[in-house]
Amino acid sequence: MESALTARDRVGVQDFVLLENFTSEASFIENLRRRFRENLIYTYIGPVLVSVNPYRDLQIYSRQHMERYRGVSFYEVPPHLFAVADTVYRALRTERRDQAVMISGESGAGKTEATKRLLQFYAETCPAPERGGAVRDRLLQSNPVLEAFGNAKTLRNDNSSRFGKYMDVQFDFKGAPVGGHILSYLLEKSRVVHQNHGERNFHVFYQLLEGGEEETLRRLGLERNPQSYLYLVKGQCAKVSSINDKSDWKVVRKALTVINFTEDEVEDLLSIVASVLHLGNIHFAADEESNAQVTSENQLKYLTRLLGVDGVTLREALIHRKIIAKGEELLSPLNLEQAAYARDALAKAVYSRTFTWLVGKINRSLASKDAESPSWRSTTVLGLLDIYGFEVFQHNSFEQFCINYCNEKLQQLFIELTLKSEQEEYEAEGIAWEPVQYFNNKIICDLVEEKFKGIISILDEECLRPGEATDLTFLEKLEDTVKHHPHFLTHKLADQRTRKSLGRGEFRLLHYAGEVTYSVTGFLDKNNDLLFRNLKETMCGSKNPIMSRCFDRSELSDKKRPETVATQFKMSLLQLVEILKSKEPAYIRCIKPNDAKQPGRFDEVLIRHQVKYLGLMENLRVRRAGFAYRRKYEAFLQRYKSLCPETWPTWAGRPQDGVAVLVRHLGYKPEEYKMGRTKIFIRFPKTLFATEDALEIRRQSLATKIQATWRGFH
Ligand code: AD9
Ligand code: MG
Repeated sequence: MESALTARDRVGVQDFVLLENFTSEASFIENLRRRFRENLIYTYIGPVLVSVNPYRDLQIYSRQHMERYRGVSFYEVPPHLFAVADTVYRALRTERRDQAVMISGESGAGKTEATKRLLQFYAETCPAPERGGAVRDRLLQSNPVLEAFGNAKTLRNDNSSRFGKYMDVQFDFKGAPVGGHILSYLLEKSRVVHQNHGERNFHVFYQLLEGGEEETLRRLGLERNPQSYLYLVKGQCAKVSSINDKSDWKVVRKALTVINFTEDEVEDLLSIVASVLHLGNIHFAADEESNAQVTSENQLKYLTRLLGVDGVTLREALIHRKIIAKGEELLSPLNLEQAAYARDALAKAVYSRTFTWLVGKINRSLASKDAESPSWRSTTVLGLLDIYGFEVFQHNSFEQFCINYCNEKLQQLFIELTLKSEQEEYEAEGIAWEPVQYFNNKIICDLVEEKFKGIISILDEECLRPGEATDLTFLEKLEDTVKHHPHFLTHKLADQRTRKSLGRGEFRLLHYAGEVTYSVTGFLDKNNDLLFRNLKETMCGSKNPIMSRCFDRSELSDKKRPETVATQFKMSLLQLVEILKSKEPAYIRCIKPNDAKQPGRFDEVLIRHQVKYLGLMENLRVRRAGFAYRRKYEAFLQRYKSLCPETWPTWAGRPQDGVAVLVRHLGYKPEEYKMGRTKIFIRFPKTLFATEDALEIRRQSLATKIQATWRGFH
């Protein structure tokens, strides 16, 4: 049998707090590497789970694995996502406090996979509710549907979430899942009309074309070949080897039924998906006066039918802009460029509003029956946060700006909560501690969101000056307002050396996770998110029931200017932070091992970078500030009581007293440990290692004795 010591050499330590040299980044990385090599992708920093994406199916999420982690103490089994899942669930049950699992990491690090596994764990291991058992299936089946409409292949991830998702699962007093609710955040709708090279549009388009039945496609007027659709060819990679659109479609189609879609609703939904593709193929030609005219009669015919709108009105709306001046309506013709802009704006609005409707529809199907009954107060909530990860591309625009800002906010919350809770624990246990220095990214959050002086404020201000402001005036104003900020740079503000790497229409933010250079092109437009009035009017008259719910006449008469996209996003994030703060947090920090999306490759530079910006070293130092290890008296006594004759086989007194007797017997020196109110705190890992080794030796000698006794019998 391998001794505890050599096993540690081979597979590393399962909790970073046990590292001898805990301040060394090199030993941290080495520990990750050893474990990764052995396919051990999970490691703790105290209660925080660090996960490295294996990019291969490790067969570690089966029902047997789930059972292994149920009701077992965190430290007595190898680190696993299910250990976190179970701990969180038990805290929810015993303390009756709402919980939130926050999963973070950059694009492709494994957040969405982790979320799915957690949900599966709860669906399979929790008791079935007395009524409304369908909720369990719906919770699971909401995933493929939302992924079809909200995920896409990017250069970073073949199944990249292009929206943020926070999902609440509600449990009744018996611990059965009885309902759920999803909040979605800012879908990257620009993808509907444009994809960068090597990227795709949202999965659903390809799935429908590949997997849809002949009859369905005929009705929708679609051809199977994605190359026929301009909205699908921009990235030039309709086929992806890791994705099977055809079989994915089957899954989605079934899932729609599970989440309560009637056949009619499916038809209506698919009509909209098809409409977006037809819209993309609407061409314009210029007449003698350079005004745009629609030339794609066939597409127009399908659009009219699928969207249930009047054909003449739609045609007119695509090539005119309605202006209301002094109470009079004027129709101003559009040129080619403007018409293409209007068409794309319509496609984006149709798609993104349908997505929002879809989330609402799923929420209705997940609504807990119990939540409406008088006993609703007895439900507790477990939240799962899976948001788009930090991302940097060659070309970064408004979308990346929003996504990365969102990651800044979550990092802030992580810093605040982990440090705070750590401090609170020391205080609660009556143990003195020394604060640790760490980088607080609040300065970057402020730079983006501060009133009047923040980037979003300045952007909004420019959006209020239509006709005068441009993306470049926005940049100039930004330069004037935040010129001395240590995390902000532009071509003008940069020194000679850095200037070369910055274009004139760009600004650079030094994010907590690294530098990102944003091109301001399109910022104003995307933030304004304009849809011409006559297109809105046309859609308000739609006979497609989903569309008519997405476009409401009240927005036509609403005189108030709607909030800009960035401001809406900012508000929704503030709300999210409040939701998360109101719950007991658990963390999963995901790491991406290489950029090639390949198994077995451990790219040290890439990993070191993530370890740095996720603040894992600081996290570890805080955790180790003073004490490497802590454990409840009961758990400690249970594990090691066999090492002391006075506590073995049972200790009749208080667990705390038993532990005191035990550690004295083991020869712990006073400076090596402290007794808190409910836990023992151990200062050095080597103390615990020595105890673990003693336990191993005892087990081995016991095994040898038993074998000898058996031999004696035979
Ligand atoms: V993004 O911010 O949405 O672009 P995520 O969500 O962090 O990103 P995702 O979970 O989608 O990444 O993981 C990317 C891919 O890595 C998956 O499609 C899987 O192929 C692979 N992956 C991730 N986690 C695991 C795992 N635990 N086991 C096996 C995994 N493969
Ligand atoms: Mg994801």
